[in-house]
Amino acid sequence: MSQTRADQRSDLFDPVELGPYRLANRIAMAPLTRSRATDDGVPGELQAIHYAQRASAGLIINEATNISPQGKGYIRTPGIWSPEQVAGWKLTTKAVHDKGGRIFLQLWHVGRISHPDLQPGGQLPVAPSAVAPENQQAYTAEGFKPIGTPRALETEEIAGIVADYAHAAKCALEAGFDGVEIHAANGYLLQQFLSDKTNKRTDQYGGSIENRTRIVREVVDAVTKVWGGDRVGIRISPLTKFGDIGDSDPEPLYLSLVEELNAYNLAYLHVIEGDTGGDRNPPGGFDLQKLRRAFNGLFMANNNYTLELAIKAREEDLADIICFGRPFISNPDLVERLRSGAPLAEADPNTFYAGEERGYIDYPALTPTSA
Ligand code: 8OZ
Repeated sequence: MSQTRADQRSDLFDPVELGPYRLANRIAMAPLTRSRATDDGVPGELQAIHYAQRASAGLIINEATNISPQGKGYIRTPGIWSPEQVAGWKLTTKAVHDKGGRIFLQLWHVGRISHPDLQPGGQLPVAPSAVAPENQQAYTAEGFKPIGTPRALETEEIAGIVADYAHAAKCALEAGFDGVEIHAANGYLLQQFLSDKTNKRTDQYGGSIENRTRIVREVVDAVTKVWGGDRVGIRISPLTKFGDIGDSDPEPLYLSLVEELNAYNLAYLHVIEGDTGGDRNPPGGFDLQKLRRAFNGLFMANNNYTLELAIKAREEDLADIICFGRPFISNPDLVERLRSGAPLAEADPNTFYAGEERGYIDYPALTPTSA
């Protein structure tokens, strides 16, 4: 068997310790929203098959999963608050574990990126402040609808949201996941608190950096009480404008956050480098390696990585784990294809967020045994 370039030059395919786990390789499957749960947010056999097909990833981070009915912003996204959802996710965790894989669940509250159609009782979505995102559409049962102005959370309500994270974390444990990732990226609730563009509060959750990071610290505290720090990761996107998010001075904000998080000895920091849309060097950026140097756990890098970029990132020691997103949609055996230099299949965007089996569990592996 001839050695490939990737084999010869990179430790990308070697095991790595993450918390209590020895991952098979340094390639993670990024969380990918695919909108195939029931209207009640219950996943089933379909998700189990999909994730098991991709179990050769060193780590799977499952699709963003709503912590509460209020945390929902897109039709047919899964949840992790009800017994039915826990039972549904057990199919996935068992199927992935049977294939020797590891899977974390991503805890998600969308905040203002929602619509009354998707909220319990048709209420307004909630956010740190009543600031509407510009030019954003919600994906509802009746198609796309413009996102309006959210309701600002009362100070007293925030403890309830932190409690929802704790409850969801317990449900994830019961469902058999290997850990959880806190979604503090991509313009959703936690980033809405972090960013001065969306957080105009005057209480202890707004204003100074210490105040704007408070809810994230409270969520991390609550979730690590359930899981311990070493089975918890957190995802941030300091430079993205996705969801009309933004901060006037992200460097001190995120450096401060990362330094505060060190107290929890988290397993990893998952960083979307550049804009979520793919621009690696958006204006107003800073050197994200500063975050890596400031953080005491593994650094997971994410932003349209190719094999070449991933190898380079390991050679230059810019990241510990590399996340791949879209290539995993159409290449269930992505790790093996990258390792062997095999061509990658193209994914069909028409089935990203819609449909059932098609475009979800019918992309073949190159050889049946590696599926
Ligand atoms: C694409 C479509 C819907 C949701 C994210 C959870 O960006 C998402 C998401 C992405 O983090």
